[in-house]
Amino acid sequence: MATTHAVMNQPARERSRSTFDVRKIREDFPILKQKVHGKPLVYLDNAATTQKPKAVIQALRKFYTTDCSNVHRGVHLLSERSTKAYEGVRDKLQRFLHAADPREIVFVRGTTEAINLVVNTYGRKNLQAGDEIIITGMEHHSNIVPWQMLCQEKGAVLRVVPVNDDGEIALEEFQKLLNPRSKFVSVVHVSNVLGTINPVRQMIAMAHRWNVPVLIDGAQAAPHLQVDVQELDCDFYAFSGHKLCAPTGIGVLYGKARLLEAMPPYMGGGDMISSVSFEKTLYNTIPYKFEAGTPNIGGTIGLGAAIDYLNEIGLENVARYEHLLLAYATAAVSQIPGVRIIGNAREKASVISFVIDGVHPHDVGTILDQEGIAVRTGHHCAQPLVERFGVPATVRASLAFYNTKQDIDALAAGIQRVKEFMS
Ligand code: C6P
Repeated sequence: MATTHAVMNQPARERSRSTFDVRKIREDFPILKQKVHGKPLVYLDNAATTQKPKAVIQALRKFYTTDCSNVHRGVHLLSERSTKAYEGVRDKLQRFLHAADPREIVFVRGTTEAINLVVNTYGRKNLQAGDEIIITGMEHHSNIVPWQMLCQEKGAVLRVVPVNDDGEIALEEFQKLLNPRSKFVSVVHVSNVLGTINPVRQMIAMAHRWNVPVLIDGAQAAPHLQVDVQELDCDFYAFSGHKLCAPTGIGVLYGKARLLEAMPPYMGGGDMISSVSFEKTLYNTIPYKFEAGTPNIGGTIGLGAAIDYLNEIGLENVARYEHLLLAYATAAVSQIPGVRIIGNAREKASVISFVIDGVHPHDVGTILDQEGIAVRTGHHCAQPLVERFGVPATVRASLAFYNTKQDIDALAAGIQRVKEFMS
């Protein structure tokens, strides 16, 4: 899909495709054409990682064919080109998240690294024994374990907002946990297991009333919802490029400039300094202070191409289409006898987790794979949440805007086959 410079400079809503044609969109994803085990691939593991459109593959090819060079270091033409492209993506991300300033965009490997960065800089500097960190019962391990490590080091306490039977967070429960000892809130925007969209805007406002900063784990939100960090007023927002059509190994930490400026660096090395002597090192300005060493330049350029691609389709079109597809999938799966959907929140995005009576989820995943259907099974790196629902594992079908009703029909037929096979 060609993206002209003129198109790139228009606001997202103006340039997005007026009609959403999933058939045409699928043409952009070469991987979807293949067969697995002799059956057409039905890829429903998008929460783990999404597939990459030709536009992203071509951007990587172009970078490595004509522009490959390190950034911020050389005076030669190739280095100038790659620096310009790399920094251009930062500007794109500023617009994508509606951040106030491109200096608020830090490139990291992904959500996991973004959260660890905040824990090890903001957290280690500001948290003390007895302080409380609030998370929810539906966090991914990457938003639990780093905080636990910090608690262990500092003697701080992790408090967990409970999840109700529908897979929702009650704001009253969150309110109960806020108190003068609360020093940080870290909350997932969209659950990778349940698909629940959390009321993060209200939660941020509630935490701010206690002067508590908030990090939002947007790993599963950024691919599906339009995120406006200024409207949310979050202090930090983290997401991974590979879940929104970009390569693996590149992600973003958004942070309010005044917070990033006050934080110590995460890693030491090249590019994060302004001067080094054996006696004293002065650190670079934000965001470079947090980008030690040669970054993932190719991945960043791929992320820029993915953002252009998504902007051209329009995230509002993506959200609308996926909403209809999720409703179709929920109806199709829930009417199969013996199948129980885990997570029935009123606000959901693109994920259906389910279990089948008497069949272990791993067996379901293996049989579906034989049918060409890729789903994820297990605890999805959110073990406390899955255990909260009294199951050791679930089967998770996670949707993207290139999935179709036929994919869902194939899933429903696959589940029927599992039941026949296992009965
Ligand atoms: N969830 C899934 O299959 P990384 O691995 O750093 O790109 O993202 C970590 C992460 C953080 N938060 C949430 C809500 C996530 O869903 C993930 C990644 C994948 O559900 C892989 S475990």
